[in-house]
Amino acid sequence: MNEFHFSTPNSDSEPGGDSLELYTIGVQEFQPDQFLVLVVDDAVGNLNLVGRILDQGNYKTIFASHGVQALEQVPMVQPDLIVLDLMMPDISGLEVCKKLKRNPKSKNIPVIFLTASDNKKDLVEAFAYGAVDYITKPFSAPELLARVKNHLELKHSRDLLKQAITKLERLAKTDPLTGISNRRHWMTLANQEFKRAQRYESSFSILLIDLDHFKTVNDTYGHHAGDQVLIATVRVIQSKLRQQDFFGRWGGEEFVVLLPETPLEAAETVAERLRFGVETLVKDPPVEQVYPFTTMSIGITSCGVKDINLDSIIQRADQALYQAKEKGRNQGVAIAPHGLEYLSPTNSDNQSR
Ligand code: GH3
Ligand code: MG
Ligand code: MG
Repeated sequence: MNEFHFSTPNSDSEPGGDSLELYTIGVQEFQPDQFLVLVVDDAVGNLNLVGRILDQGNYKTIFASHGVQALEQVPMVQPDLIVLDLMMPDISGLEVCKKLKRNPKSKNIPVIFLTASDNKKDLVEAFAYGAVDYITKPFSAPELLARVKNHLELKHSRDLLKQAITKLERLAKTDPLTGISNRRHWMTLANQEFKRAQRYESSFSILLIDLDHFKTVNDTYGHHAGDQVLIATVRVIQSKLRQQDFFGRWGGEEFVVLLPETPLEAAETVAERLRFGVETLVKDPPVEQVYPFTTMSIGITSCGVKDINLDSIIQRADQALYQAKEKGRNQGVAIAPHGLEYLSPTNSDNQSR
């Protein structure tokens, strides 16, 4: 088995279920019995012959004796490859291929044509319709097996690469400890929301959250316990937000929330709900003895007509957070934007859960 290893800086487990200690994309050895090949031919003799050869190659097989039957079977059985006779009486192999390639569910299934001749015009047409290869009758068993294997391997590699890219894209957006958006991804989403709000003159608010005296948690109970508090805090906050709110880790023990379509007053209500949720989590008796210190301070502000970029709003939230710390922590402080907020269609009732 060949493997590509992607090491990541944080070796702790990720809530999303990926082991980050070693992110492995396994490229497994080619195993024919893991692949299903659909053979389509109107001549029973050909079906038998191709079937026998594929059996020898250890592939799983399924058969259709005309085009309509093949088109019915494909969505149900999702074969990995199709060996398709070019000349068939009801609808031709070319027509079948065209229909398969038009359907998003079947367009990535490789099609190899079986042709009675190597008539160049037919073959060019077959490729134009999306075929990946052709085999001219009469053919030898090794030739058929070699072409089938070649295209299955190619498809398999493409699929693995696609999966790997999807997974890496997700990891690049995610904070490994808590599973929420990392700062970069949050900024991308928040910038989009800022542009949207400007265009539609709608409002949104931002909460900048900092856990209080968090260093004490680490110093008293150790870094691992600190991590568990961060995870537990994130879970509480997450449970109290709407699905459309953007929640991210700003860094360390700091978090950030963007509340779309939410004016300042409603954001204060949300902030209080989060603050209270976290405070009462640590007051829960079994947890209290272990983590008695976890409360949080929250800076609250919203997007105003004079805000020309997101940074100015975040800076204001930071000032508000600073004031919350100064006033004794475990509280939210709101600073209204300079000038007016954009009018928002929502009110604080929308925020209640
Ligand atoms: P304040 O109320 O003023 O915010 O005090 P604080 O102790 O929370 O602030 P300070 O900035 O002094 O300390 C932040 C602490 O957060 C120190 C740092 O080790 C800890 N921390 C940051 N990120 C993590 C993390 O991922 N895991 C753990 N366990 N601790 C972290
Ligand atoms: Mg801090
Ligand atoms: Mg802190």
